[in-house]
Amino acid sequence: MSTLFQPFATQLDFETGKLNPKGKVIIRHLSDMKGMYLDEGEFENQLKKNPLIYEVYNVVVPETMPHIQHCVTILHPGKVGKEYFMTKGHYHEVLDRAEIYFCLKGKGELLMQTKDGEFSSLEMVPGTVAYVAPEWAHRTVNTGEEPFVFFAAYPGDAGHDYGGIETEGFVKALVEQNDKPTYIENPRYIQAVK
Ligand code: M6P
Ligand code: ZN
Repeated sequence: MSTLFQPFATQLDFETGKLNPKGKVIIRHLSDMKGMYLDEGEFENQLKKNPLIYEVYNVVVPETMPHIQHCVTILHPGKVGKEYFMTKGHYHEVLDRAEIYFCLKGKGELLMQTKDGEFSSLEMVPGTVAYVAPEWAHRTVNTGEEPFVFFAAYPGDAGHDYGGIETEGFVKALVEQNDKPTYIENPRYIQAVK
């Protein structure tokens, strides 16, 4: 056998969104998202039950170039107060690395922003292929009533920078108003210092 990295395949279950083999699993509960939801009282209330917010199944490949990281996220439905369950969101450690999201199940929104405070969002339904361009932070939000499942692929060396989003927050938040997902300005957003 050559010294080259060997090709391999992973099986994705379209029903559950899970991978076989499972790969590296990341499970995030509400307690992993302190300070990220607008309604702090409701956040504290729900901490007693500490619901499961999302699961990420990462295929294990080296976190270097020229590899391609790929994974599936299962974002569960629910709300903290009026605000829908969401992922933490991140910039890439290597800021100019892009990413592709492919929605498999459920529905949601993809929120993106730059360090200059520019904001963009895309609706995600099964079949939507979204391009997260270089330098845009990205967060997903489940606006539906079933799990929102999407596949993602990004350059091997991209990495995750959570610190930026933890201190800045997102420009906008997605809340339910008159039974509809509605964007509101995040009063706690602070533009990044560059
Ligand atoms: C997508 C990808 C992953 C990411 C996951 C959850 O699947 O972007 O790299 O880990 O969403 O998002 P976060 O890391 O922001 O919690
Ligand atoms: Zn990413």
